[in-house]
This record gives sequence, structure tokens and C-alpha cells, in this order.
Amino acid sequence: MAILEILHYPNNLLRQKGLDVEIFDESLEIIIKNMLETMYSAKGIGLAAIQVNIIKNIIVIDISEKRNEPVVLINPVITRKEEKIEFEEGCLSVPGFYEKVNRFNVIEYEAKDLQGKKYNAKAEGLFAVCIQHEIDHLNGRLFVDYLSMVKRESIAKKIQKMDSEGIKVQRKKIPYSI
Ligand code: QAP
Ligand code: CO
Repeated sequence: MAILEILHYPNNLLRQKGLDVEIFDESLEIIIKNMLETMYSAKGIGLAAIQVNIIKNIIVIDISEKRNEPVVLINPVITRKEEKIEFEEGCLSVPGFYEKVNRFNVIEYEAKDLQGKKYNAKAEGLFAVCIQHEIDHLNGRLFVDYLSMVKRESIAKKIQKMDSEGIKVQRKKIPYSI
């Protein structure tokens, strides 16, 4: 197992678009295990493959309190969205910053399981918001893209400064419970 390096905004590698997974083999399982280990080690609730420079449409999520309910979405697509909500989000690629973003409270989506079998499911609340946030990553989009240019550039500067000085952000109190 391995903990992978998480790319930080404004790294342009985060703008890459993922490719659909076509082969469901052992190497896919290794990628997923490493993504889960990386997410748990960083105390995140969601991680997209693009964030660790793996150009594939893979997402791992665990919103459970005990951190023992991993969910893996392969080639996910949202097929329906309902109920606009505002949600305060953070991102492992934007450490230390939290801002309100417009999302949907209820979604329906389609994805493949580890065996490559397609399924449809419904999600709501934090889980639904997390899927929307992570699918954005697979399309090269970040939550800061929804903020004003002034705010975005200020965040970019601060993260670049922290990274150049090798400072690790201490996790702040965040609005969602994990
Ligand atoms: C995306 O975000 C998300 O700044 C997942 O210092 C966020 O796991 C989906 C984190 C909110 C829905 C709602 C952020 C950890 C984790 C930080 C995360 C940090 C340490 C963010
Ligand atoms: Co993120």
C-alpha cells in the first residue's frame, strides 16, 4: 500500500480530465486501495484520482463518522439533480480554505462497481454534495472556480506561499462531521 502525493491548487495538473476505466483488473484494485489509504491519511471525506495525478475517472468517498464505510465510484455520471442548496466545502487540494458553493441536495447517478458492472443509485445531503465535488475534479474543475476571481487568486497565492515554505496546514474545525 502507498500514500500518494495530493496535488495542490493552482497546479495545472488538476485541470486534466479523467479517462473512463475500461479494464477491471488487479491494478485498478491497487489504485483504489492507495487512493483510500491516501484519503484516510489526509483526513478527507472524498478524493478523486486526478488529485493524485492518476488520469482516470475514479472517486473514493467515506463520510462515515468511524471512517469505515468506503465507497468507490468508477466512471460516475450524474443523471438527475434536484433541490438547490448552498454548501460550505473544503478540498484536500485546497488545504485550509472553506467556501460556500451552490450544489444540489439530491442526485441520481450511474457508475460502475469494481467488477465493471454498471448500476444506478440515488444520493442526498453530504454524500450527494461530495459526489458533485469529486465529479468536478474528474472534469478538471475545482470548487474555487465558483468563487470570484479576486478570492480565487488570493487563495492561489496563499497556497503557493505555504507550499514554497513547506508549511502543512493544520486541519481547522469544519462544518461537516467526520
Ligand atoms: C470534498 O473534501 C467535499 O482544507 C472533500 O486542511 C468537501 O475531504 C465534499 C480537508 C465538503 C463535500 C463537502 C480539507 C482536509 C478535506 C482541508 C475533503 C484540510 C484537511 C477535505
Ligand atoms: Co476536492
